[in-house]
This record gives sequence, structure tokens and C-alpha cells, in this order.
Amino acid sequence: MSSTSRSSAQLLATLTCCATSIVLPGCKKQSHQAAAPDAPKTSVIEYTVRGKVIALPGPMGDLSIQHEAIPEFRNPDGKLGMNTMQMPFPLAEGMTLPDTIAPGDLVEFTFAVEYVPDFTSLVDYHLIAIDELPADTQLDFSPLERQGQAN
Ligand SMILES: [Cu+2]
Repeated sequence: MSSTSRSSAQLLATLTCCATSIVLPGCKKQSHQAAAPDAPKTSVIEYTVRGKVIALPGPMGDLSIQHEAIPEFRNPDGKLGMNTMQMPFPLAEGMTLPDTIAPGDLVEFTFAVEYVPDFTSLVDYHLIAIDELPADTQLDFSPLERQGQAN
């Protein structure tokens, strides 16, 4: 196994940290292009989120971002919501970050998550777009369950 695929498995484990008791699929087993008509396809959901850049991609190619809670995130256990957290985002193939992105920057970004068709497990995920936000943007890193509630 290459170091790249081992890294993907670790990233997948990170991504699923919000979910409980799920079985991680083997990495890169499925793709958008089904090899045969009856081969399983993936269901892809794109999430657009705001966050703060923690670290630029290192040798393994992952961007680290502290992201706001994602109430609509679909977990493999059927529950919705991913809490605010710092996590790595592998860049989509062929994607390069704008030169101006630096640690500490506030960003709005979109990542695509591939699930098996019935959403019961995650296959992979990648960052597909990123834009810088004004430095004075107020981000909300409060936990998921407290958002939208009066104190
Ligand atoms: Cu996360």
C-alpha cells in the first residue's frame, strides 16, 4: 500500500469522527466512473462551509482548516451534522490553492463527499473550491447543538 492511500484512510477516519460505530470502507475502491453498468456508483454531496486556515498543504498534500459546524452534514449513521473541528482537506485532483491563501486566513470553501449510494458509508472527500473572506468576518465556532439557540 502506498503512503498516499494510507493517508487517505487516515483522512477518512478523521472525517468520520462525528459519527459513531461505522465501518470505514477501503479507500479509493469506488469512483465517479463506474467500471461496469452494474458497478456501484457513488452519491456525492457538496458542502460549502466557512473556516480558518490552520496549515497549508504539507508533503502529503492536505490543507488543514478549522471549520464551522455543518448542520446539514450527512453522517453514515443517518444522523445529520458535523461539529466544528480542525481537520485535513485533501485537494481535488489537479486543484491548486491560490497563492494568497495563508495560515490564519478566513475562507469559505466547498468540499465534495463521496458516499456509497445509500449513504451508509463514506468513500472519499476532497476540497473542490476555496475563497478568502474579509479578515474581519465573524466566524462562529460554537458547537453544533448550541447554534440557533438563545443563551
Ligand atoms: Cu469536520
